[in-house]
Amino acid sequence: MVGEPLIKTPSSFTFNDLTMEKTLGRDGDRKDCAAGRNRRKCGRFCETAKAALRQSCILNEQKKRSMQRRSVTGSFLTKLFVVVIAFSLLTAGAAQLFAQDHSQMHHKSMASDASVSPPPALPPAQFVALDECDPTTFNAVLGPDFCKNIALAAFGYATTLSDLLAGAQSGNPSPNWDFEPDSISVPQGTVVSVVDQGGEPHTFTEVHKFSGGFLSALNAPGETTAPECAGGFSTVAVAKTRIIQGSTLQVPNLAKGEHLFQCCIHPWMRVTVNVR
Ligand SMILES: [Cu+2]
Repeated sequence: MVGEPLIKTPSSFTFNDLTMEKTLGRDGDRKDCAAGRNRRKCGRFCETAKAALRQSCILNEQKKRSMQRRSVTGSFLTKLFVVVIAFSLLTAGAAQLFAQDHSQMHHKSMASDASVSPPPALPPAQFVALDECDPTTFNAVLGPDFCKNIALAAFGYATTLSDLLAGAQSGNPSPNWDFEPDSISVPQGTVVSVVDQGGEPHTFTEVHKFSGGFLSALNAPGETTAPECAGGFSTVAVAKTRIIQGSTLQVPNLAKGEHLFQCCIHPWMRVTVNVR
């Protein structure tokens, strides 16, 4: 008697004699069928062979589908791996570019900061000290080279010492002894510069209130010496404000407000500086 087909799961099922023997289970049945001795058995043999063939096809199809699934899965994993690697590279590249841009911006920023130049310096407020001392009469009393004026004294363009003293003591001092301009308004930070283009020394001394100088012979009647001029050149503060012929004195760092300057020798030489 032929039993049920003993189909296992061969890795490669081939319909051959060996397979038929396994499916038939009995070697003699195949021989009986081939010899025509038992048609019933042969028929059963044929049916079994057909079943084995169908099973073989089914197994082969299952194997094919399994291989296709593995192939699809492998392909998907390969593509996923490629995508992950590409994304990583792009991310790293973008990060590097960002870092470079940021660094360049930082350097540009630093370069920009370093290239910022200070605002241009304000032009100085220029004053000129003038006088028309007569070298002959002045130096005869005050010593050689005291008055270095180059005024044309022989043609009346100089003031003698006696005329200067008389005018000052009468309250009508010579207008040729003067600071020019008389007043000025400048922005804070402006340096006040005074050059002596006269023939004798002067001072450019800041005072709280205009008043007399340290030489009473040149003060107006009743005019007292300004405290800032007291002591004359024996006082360092006064000596520091002296301007000799041809030299320049600079006064920086004036605070906002009104500043009064005068000569401590010729006190009618006065200047008002308004710092705004
Ligand atoms: Cu003076």
